[in-house]
Amino acid sequence: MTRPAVPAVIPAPVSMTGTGDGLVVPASTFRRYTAVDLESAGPRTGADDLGEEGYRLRVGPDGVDLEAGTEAGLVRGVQTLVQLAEPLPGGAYRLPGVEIEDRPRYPWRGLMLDVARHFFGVDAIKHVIDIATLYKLNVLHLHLTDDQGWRLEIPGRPELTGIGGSTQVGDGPGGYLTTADYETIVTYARARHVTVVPEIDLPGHTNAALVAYPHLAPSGYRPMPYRGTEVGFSSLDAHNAAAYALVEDVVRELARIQPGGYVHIGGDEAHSTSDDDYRTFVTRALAVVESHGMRPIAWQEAVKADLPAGMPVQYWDTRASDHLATAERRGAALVMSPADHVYLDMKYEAGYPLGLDWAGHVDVRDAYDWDPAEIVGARAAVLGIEAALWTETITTVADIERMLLPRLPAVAERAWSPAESRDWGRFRARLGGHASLWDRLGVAYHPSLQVAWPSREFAAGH
Ligand code: NGO
Repeated sequence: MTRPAVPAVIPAPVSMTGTGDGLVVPASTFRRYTAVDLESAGPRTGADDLGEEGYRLRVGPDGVDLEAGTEAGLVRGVQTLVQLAEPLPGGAYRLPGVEIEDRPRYPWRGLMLDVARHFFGVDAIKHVIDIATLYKLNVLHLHLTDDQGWRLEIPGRPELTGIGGSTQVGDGPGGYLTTADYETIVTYARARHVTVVPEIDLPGHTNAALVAYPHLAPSGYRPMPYRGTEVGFSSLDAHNAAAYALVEDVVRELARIQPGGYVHIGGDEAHSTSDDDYRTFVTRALAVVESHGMRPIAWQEAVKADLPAGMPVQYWDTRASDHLATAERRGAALVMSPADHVYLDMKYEAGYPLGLDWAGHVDVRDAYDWDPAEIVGARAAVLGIEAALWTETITTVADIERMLLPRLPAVAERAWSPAESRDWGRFRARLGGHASLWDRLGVAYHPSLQVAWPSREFAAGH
């Protein structure tokens, strides 16, 4: 007897067995299934062993059985079903017979999108959430402010968006999310059990805010609208009470929209802030975040300040290993974004038309074939993994798609699947199997030569 084939589910489930016969469902049933109102369905009791996001799925000739202890678990299981469904001519879908038991390795499986360098609005962000959801990510980190633009409306601060939102890299008009837009995104994400983590980058990367409020700049620095890509020149004045009043207004609004949520205070590359001023600023900004009942997170540089015990720190700059050592020594919870593996704004290869290369080239294998345990000490507290898409060179939704696919599924597998299941040879074949899904969804991707695509003609333009 031949063993039934195991389908190409990404991220690889903890356990999956092919059981032979599956079933064929009409398209209408399948749509009802995947769009089922999970809230009213309610989690099945007796599945407490599956944890926060785990699920159990059985598909056989008699039907589909999906169990979870939480609604989030059901949402993750439905994504597996979506990936299992193979379209048949005439509109029906075939589901293979399988038994799956699954749960994530890490609680933080993120994607950061930079909407500051080039502005992307509600529809583009929802589309990115859809792609992230398909691969069971649960955090969307929005980089909302930078030297080139301020992208979130803050009540009582019309200059931030009116002036600070009017630029971006290059000659484009910029743009910003209204409060209502932002709430729409948070609600859309929440329905998919994705948490939005807003980032307000402080005290550097603040030129756009300083153009709106020049009096918040240190003396001698005259902020001018900036459309370039060099960074590290801007800073809020750590000794000006009005700078903290700005932070206060922003955090108050974020707390109103997502009570108890995360606020990412940036903290990266504050090259024009002295170490003393940096410590002063970050310490006060953290106090503002906590005073509103919000949970702070920051880039790795923030370890130069005193951080609350257990605060998550995001590791990105592999050139600065001292930050990592300090974070580990202090027992910080690490969100792993090593640029040479998960910065999806890096070029795939030399000559690739999009992206940067300061951290080298990141092809699919670089995104897949690594592990947090190979970077941090055995006792470090790894909270999870987050891919990052900075947008200095990214101007369209198709650009975003080509940078995310096929690398994001690789990062997602690192974040969800057990470390022992890592197997590049098998992954590159499973990943190739997803091209037909992307084609059906009308999503562009880069046909990296590292992936084992099923034999097919590459349509020009992919
Ligand atoms: C760095 C920098 C960003 C750039 C990005 C480009 C961090 C945390 N700060 O990452 O401003 O956009 O590299 O790859």
